[in-house]
Amino acid sequence: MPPRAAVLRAALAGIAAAGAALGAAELVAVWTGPMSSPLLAVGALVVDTVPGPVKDFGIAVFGTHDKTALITGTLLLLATYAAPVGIAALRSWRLALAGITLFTAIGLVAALTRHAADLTAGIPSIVAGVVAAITLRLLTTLAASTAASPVALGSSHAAETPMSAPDLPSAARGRRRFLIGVGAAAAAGIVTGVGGRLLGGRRAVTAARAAVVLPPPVQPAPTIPPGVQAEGATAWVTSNAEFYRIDTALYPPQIDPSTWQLRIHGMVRNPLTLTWEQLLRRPMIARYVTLACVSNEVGGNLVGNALWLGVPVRELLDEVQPLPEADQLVSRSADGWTCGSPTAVLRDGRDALLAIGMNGRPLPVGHGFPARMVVPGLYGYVSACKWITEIELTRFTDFDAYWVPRGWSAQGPIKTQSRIDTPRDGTTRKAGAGTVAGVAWAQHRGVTRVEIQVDAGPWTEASLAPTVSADTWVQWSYRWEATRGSHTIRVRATDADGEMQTSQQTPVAPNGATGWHSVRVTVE
Ligand SMILES: Nc1nc2c(c(=O)[nH]1)N[C@H]1C(S)=C(S)[C@@H](COP(=O)(O)O)O[C@H]1N2
Ligand SMILES: [Mo]
Repeated sequence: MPPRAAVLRAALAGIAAAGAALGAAELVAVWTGPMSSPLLAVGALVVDTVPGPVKDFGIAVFGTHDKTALITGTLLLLATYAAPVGIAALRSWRLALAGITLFTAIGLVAALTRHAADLTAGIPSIVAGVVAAITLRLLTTLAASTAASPVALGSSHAAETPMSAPDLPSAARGRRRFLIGVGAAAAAGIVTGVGGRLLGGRRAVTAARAAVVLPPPVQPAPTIPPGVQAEGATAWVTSNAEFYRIDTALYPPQIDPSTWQLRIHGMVRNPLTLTWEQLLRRPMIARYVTLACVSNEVGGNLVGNALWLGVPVRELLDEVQPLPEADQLVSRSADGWTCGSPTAVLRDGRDALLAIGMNGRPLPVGHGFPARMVVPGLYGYVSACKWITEIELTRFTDFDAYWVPRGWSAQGPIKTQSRIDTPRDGTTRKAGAGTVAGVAWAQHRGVTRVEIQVDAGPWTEASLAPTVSADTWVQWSYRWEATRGSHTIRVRATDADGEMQTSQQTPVAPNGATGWHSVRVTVE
C-alpha cells in the first residue's frame, strides 16, 4: 500500500489534470462550437438519456436552474472519476491511460452524436484527453519526487524542522513543486475554461440579434383593455427577462439569421424553404398568447403571457398544402429537438404563429431566436419549438416527437388552471378586508368564471378582469373579510365550454397537472 499522503497527492493530481483538460476543451470549443465541449455534450447526453421521471424530478427540484444543477453534478461526477485515475497512475501508468482514454471516448461519443455535429466536434475531447495525459504524467513525476522521504508519510511539521533528517529539505522542495504544479494545472483549467466561455459568448449571436429590425404588424397589435391588471396578481404581460425558460438545450443554439432557413416538407404538395429575408417580407400579425409548460405544477409559475409577432402558420400551411392524411406537424429545432402538433389544430382558425418577435423585441436567444412556434392552447412540449429550422408534415402513427417515447402524451391540449398569487402560501396578514387575487387560464377556450372558497365555506365568484382573447390568461380578484385564525383559500376556474377545472389531483406527467390550487394563511 502506498502511504496515505501519496494517495491523496495522486488523487489531487488526477483532479487537477481533469480540470486542465476540461479548460483546454472549453477553449477549443470556442472554434468548434459550444456543443462540442465535452462537458456540455456529456451533460446533453445525460439530458437526452435519463428516464423521464428523473428529469421531472430535476425540473421539480431545480426549476429553471436545472441546467446549472446538471453541469455542477457532471463536474462532481468527473472529479470522482478523475481522483481514482490519478491514484491508478501511482501503480500503473497504463491503467491511468486507459482511464483517460475512456474519459476521452465518452466525450467524443457525446459530442459526435449531437444533432448536426461534424467531425470537428470531436476535437475538444481529443485535446482534453491529451492535456489530461500530459498533465497527469507531469504531476505524477512531481509527486514521486516528494515520496522518497519520510516527509511524504504525512508529518506536516517536518518541513519546518529540516534538521530531523538529511534529505528533508529536498523532499520539502519536491512537495512544494508538486503543489505549485497542481495549482498551475488547476489555474490553467480555470483560466482557459472561463476564458473559453467568455470568448464563446462573444461569438454568440447577440450582435446579429441587435441588428434585427422587426417589421410592423399588418394590423395594429391588440389594445390592452383598461383594468386588465388585477391588484395583487402577477403582471398581465410577462417581460422577456421574467418569462420562464424550459428546454433541453444546455447552451441555446446560436443561429445567425443570415444563414437561417426554414424547410417545410414531408406530406405536402408544395414544399417550401424560407430564408430570413423571405420570412421578414411576409405579412405579420401581433397576438398576445399565454404559453404554459406541461411540467407546471398546480400553483406553479411555468406559465407566461407575451405579445408575439409572427407569420400565421395557417397561411404557410395553405401554401404548402398538406396531404389529408398528414395529421401531425412536426417542428424540428437547430439542435434536433422535435415536437408534434395536430395539423387540424393549426388549421382551425386559431392564431398559431411562426414568431420572430416577443414583446416588441426580436426573440431572446433563450426563447428561440431567430424564429419559434407559438400555438395558443397547446402545451409548449407539443407546439412551441424554439430555434426552429424544419417543419415536417407527417402522421402521428409514423413519428414520435422528443417527449413521447419519454413518457409524455402525443396530444397536449392545455388544461384549465387557476392560481392564487395573493396572499402567498404560508404568509400572515391582518384581520379585516383584503384582496385575494391571481390568474386563470384555459387557452383558446377562455375562462368564464373563477370561484373562491375559504375553508369549508361556499364557493363564491371572484371578479374577472377583462382580457384580449381566449388565448391569454385572465386575472381575477376577490374581496375577503379575513377573520382571525388559520385559513385555507381555494380557487377553481370554469372555461367557456362550461367545463369546470377538475379537483382531482394528477401529476404533471403524462399530459399536465390537475387539481385546485390552495394557500394557507394566518390572520392576526
Ligand atoms: N428547441 C426546443 N424548443 C422547445 C423546447 C426544447 O426543449 N427545445 N421546449 C419546449 C417546452 S417544453 C416549452 S414549455 C416551451 C417553453 O418556451 P419558453 O422557454 O420560451 O418559455 O418551449 C418549447 N420549445
Ligand atoms: Mo414544457
